[in-house]
Amino acid sequence: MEKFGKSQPAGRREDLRFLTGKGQYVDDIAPAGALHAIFLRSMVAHGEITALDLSAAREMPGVHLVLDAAGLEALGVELGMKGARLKNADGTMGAGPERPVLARDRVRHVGEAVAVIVAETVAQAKDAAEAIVLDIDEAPAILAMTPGSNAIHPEAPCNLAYDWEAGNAATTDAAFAAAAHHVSLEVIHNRIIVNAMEPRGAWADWADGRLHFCVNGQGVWNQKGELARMLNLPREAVRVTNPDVGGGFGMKAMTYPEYVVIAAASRALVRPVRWISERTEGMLTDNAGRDLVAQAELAFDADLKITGYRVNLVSNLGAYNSQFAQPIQSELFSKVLTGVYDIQAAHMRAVGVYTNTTPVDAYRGAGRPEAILTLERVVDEAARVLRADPFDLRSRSFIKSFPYKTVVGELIDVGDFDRVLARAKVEGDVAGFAARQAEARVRGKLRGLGLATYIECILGDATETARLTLDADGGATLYVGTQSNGQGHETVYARMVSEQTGIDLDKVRIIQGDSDAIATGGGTGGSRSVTVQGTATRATVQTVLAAFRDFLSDEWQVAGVEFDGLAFGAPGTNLRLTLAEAAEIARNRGRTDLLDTSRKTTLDGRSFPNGAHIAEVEIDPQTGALTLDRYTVVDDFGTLIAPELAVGQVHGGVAQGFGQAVTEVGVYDAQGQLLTASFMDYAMPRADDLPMFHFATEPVPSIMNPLGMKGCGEAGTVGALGAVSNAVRDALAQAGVDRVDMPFTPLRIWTLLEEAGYDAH
Ligand code: SMO
Repeated sequence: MEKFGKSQPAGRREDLRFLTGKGQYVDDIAPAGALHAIFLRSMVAHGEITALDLSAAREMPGVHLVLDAAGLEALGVELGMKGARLKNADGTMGAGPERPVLARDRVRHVGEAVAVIVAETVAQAKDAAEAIVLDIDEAPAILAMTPGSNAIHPEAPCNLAYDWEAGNAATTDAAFAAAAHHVSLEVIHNRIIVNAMEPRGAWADWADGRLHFCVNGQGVWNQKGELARMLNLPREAVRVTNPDVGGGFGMKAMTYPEYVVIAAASRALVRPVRWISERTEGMLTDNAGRDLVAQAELAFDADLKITGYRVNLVSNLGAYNSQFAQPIQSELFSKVLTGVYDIQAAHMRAVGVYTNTTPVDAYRGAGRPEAILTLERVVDEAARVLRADPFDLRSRSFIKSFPYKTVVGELIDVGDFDRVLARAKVEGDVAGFAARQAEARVRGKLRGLGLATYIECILGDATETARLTLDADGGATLYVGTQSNGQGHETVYARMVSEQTGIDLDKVRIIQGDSDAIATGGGTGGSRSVTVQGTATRATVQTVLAAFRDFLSDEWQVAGVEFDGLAFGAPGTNLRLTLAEAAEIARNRGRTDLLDTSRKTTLDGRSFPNGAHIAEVEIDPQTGALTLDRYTVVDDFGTLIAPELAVGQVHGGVAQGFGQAVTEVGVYDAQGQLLTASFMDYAMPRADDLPMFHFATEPVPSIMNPLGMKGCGEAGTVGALGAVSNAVRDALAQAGVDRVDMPFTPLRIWTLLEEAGYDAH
């Protein structure tokens, strides 16, 4: 383990396939003859369906099936998807309105599916969609993130989904009453449209009383359960597979209305049915990210140690509850509410509001970027207001002894935040910043440095299963319950198995994304995969090796058989067999029990990746254009498995954080029309927007899993939002600007400079 984990570069075995156009994505492998599904979608944000006539569409050429909500129900399909519900602070249950997979009577956001058309070709299905008569009595779009009286759902009369709290209100009030200083800040978290490179898509193939549902998801078992429930099928009658997937980011973890509908259509037609989203369709219907407003307040004692923290959140849920079992901007936010700081007097209140917009759900980091951005913005503001050094101010309040139980009950096992911060200060050449800033000023540029310290918390199921078979060709196959969306899982797991068994790397096969191949799995999300699956894999390999030690003891009639990483041997003998050779003997003896092994393991607790990000931006006051000039990350991911892949995760994560901070925002007009529904209007960050990142680690291995890992998939995004925002705040402070809100587009920055009366000349 050690020798593999620490040093060797990991060329990604999947890259040849991906980079040469040989990836097998869901739309590449649809069964021959599959019919195409197209959805007729609401063109208005809110209203009552007054007419829906499908009859002409049904007569159109090539059309096999046209369904609305009533038609689906007639096929024995459950219309309502499951949403996550939260308890209110007063103990009552929050709202849980039905989300129908095809609109029933009302539409609640632009793009909501109203009917499905299944035809021989996409063009025929689109033509038939034109023949559907749909009248909607339009109601005013509700977009305000304040509870109001014009209800979107009858069961939520004020559009209030929940009013949740965590932490300790009374202790926090007392801390504020006793504090020497208070600093408060409002932080606006702009709405994000995820835009995975590969749009959402799926195909369904009903045959012999069984559904095969292939979808570009983040795991198969949740989908299996949800499809079985909604189609009223026994679980055994549903097989879900995930092929190669081009980016998920939380957005692809969920069941979506289209999936239930095409599965039902395939069952009804006894024909395979396929659907792939178009880009604008995805922008209108993929779960969006973030979209909340946070009011944050910190209390300090006279020594500038944080003594209290209070946050009020108002979250835009969109038209329906999120599906993530723990709502993102409440429970998941609370997991890292107090960040890397020792604050036992903390309280958060989270209000979720319905609007006539696309539902909001998990997006890379799922609650932790929101929590850390809020906290790191207000901590940084405090340093400014209290005239303290932002590094020193943070360090004064760091958690210094472990394990540490946070105010919401999370147990942080290990960490060394001072060591991380000190390293970041060196790696980021903070000492040289003043000179760089002065030099920029000579060029007429405003340069700022921003720091964010962060902690993350791996989420999802702590349990995972691994199944290892020893195959007739001398190789091995590992079946996993996680799902790569491009992260390189195949490479990592194959290396783990090869390293632990001595089997040649190129003879280790990885099977993921097939609910028939192993019984359970938690899928990928919450930075869990390699930590949780790696732990199960390790246990499985240990079980295999132990069984073969016993087998060879019998076979050789010697005691004390050992495995040295490459082969089995016995002391005082020259007996030697590789695992593959031993497996061949087992096979010949009929010992198939030795050739197929599964183990399920559960982590002892969560692990907490953490680190410090330092961003340096330069702003051209003439245009408002921002350049991210330097970017330094020092992370503590515990033990690194395949370091290059972890660094790649950080790069991508930082890019996504930069995107939210600088280029991306989803915008609706007053009628609830999405104005940013194409790449003409929605700006993804590009490679040339970003500098080379400088990355270093200060690992403190987790004690909650035998690998010492902490997870790395979301960490980059969690840290980047605050670092970039604080750098912009710092740069613009020189121009007299005292409040900044993402996204820092040129127009936004230029306007702030104008409003501050800054003379750029
Ligand atoms: S946002 Mo993620 O896939 O937990």
